[in-house]
Amino acid sequence: MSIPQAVIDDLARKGAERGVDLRPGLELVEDQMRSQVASELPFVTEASRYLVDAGGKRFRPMLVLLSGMLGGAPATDPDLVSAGVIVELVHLSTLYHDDVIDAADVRRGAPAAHVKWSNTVAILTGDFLLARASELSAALGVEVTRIMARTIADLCQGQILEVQGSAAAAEHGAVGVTADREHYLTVIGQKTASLIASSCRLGALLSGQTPGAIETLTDFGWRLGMSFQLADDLLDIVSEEESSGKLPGTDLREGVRTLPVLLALEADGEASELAQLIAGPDEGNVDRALKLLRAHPAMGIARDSARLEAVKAKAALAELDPDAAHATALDGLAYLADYAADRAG
Ligand code: GRG
Repeated sequence: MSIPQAVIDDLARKGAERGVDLRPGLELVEDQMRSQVASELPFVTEASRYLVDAGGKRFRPMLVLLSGMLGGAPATDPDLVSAGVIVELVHLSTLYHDDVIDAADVRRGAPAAHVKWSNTVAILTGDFLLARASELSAALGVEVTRIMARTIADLCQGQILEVQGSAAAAEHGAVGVTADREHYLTVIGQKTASLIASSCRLGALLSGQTPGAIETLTDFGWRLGMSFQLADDLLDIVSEEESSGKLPGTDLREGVRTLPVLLALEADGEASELAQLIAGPDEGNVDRALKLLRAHPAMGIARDSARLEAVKAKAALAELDPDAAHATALDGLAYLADYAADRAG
């Protein structure tokens, strides 16, 4: 994946120029993730390492390390590394589950775990990773465990609320709710921004920053997470499978209305061709709906929303006052905010 690697390289270069390097910490996160998911059962190890080995940007561990470096800790600080492993394992666990929920066949350019094995294996592997993350949290103390427990609850609630707002709510036996912009923002806050905010919070907490700085970095992470998911929802419309490693149109197939769709329907009305197409999404309808959406002005407005959240994230950083030795970490966080809104993978 060229763009994610470019992000790491650019950060590393900028850091190295100013005497701070993220890479040694990220390498430790990689090593410890693999050792943490080892099991006495070889098949459990294999299924758990499947997504670890498939790549991914390691965006959340980067945020833990950078937030911690802002407090003066080295990227290799054992507690920061451990927190980086925790947030990435929880993230991976949601991906195992999410691909079952969305019936998404491809992840990180490879068959999703439920396709390679089965729903049962994918769900239990996700649970196993969650258990490993919980054990690591326990070693870091009650506050870290509490933060992660609340974050996992948010992830589940966001996902359930998404189902409740989807066209498939009744099939799930779920009470339906109106899928409007307010609903959408609540969903993406819970299912994505919560974990990204907690990544920053853990970094701030574990590097001994002031209560004010901990809140500021959490706020930064929340805004960044909103931007990140807004961009992810645009990617589900514009991306090609080869570059994103995922099949576009998953949200449409699941009857989930993301911001570009909500905006396009507000503009065109419920009697529009787009509304008809997404009402009964067979493959032909999804292709046509994607084509209509790609050319729709709603895409630009949704992109602006992603950029606005990134701007708000960076504005939060202005409240922090690191000494010169740690200014690079601040640059890194600002860089990731800019990256999130316009990312291509
Ligand atoms: C707690 C196990 C568990 C489940 C909770 C399934 C679920 C309920 C929540 C899913 C939340 C979810 C998948 C949100 C989308 C988050 C997102 C933007 C994923 C893509 O992240 P990237 O781009 O992926 O960082 P890589 O592959 O780079 O790691």
